[in-house]
Amino acid sequence: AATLNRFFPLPCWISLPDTVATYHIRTLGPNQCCSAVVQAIEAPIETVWSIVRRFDNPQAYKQFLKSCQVIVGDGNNVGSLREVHVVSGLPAASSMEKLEILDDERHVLSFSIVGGDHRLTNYKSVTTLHGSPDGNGTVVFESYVVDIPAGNDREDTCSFVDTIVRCNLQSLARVSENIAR
Ligand code: A9S
Repeated sequence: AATLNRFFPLPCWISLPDTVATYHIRTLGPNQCCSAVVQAIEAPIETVWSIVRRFDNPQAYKQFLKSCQVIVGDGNNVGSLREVHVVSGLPAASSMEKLEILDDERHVLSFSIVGGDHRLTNYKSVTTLHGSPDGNGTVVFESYVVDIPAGNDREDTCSFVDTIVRCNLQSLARVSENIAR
């Protein structure tokens, strides 16, 4: 995957804000933090979307997850619930996650964490895909909001989650680029 400034000259950003703004701006509670990660991927938007949209198969690119079961719905409809199990070595074992948005036209996916054995309370993320101006690449924007756990501060919480989301999107880039090759 290319770094953004090399791959996407400034002008393309002007075309992004409306879509990005619609989905990535939300109100924050007093004890919450939020951030966003951007990833350029050298693969067509439909290739990337075909991976991102699979609520039933996040482990296709999320390397911290070892399994996923859809326990409510079929993974294609808002309200579906999945239970994911985490690889060993992380401060978590499982997570219960609900599908909030799945928009195949606008390439928008959002899920919230509603339970599980971990410390990320009220986590909610929105992922949007945008075609690059030259028509070959994709820009992925992922933003999230999460409660700051007791005993942690805003910076620690955001850097922990940013690291995970960045790993996920870098893995998504590798998986997508391998398919598109
Ligand atoms: O899976 C995502 O898209 C994002 C995050 C932040 C997932 C985090 C996680 O799965 C771990 C990677 C295991 C880290 C959960 C739910 C809790 C963690 O502590």
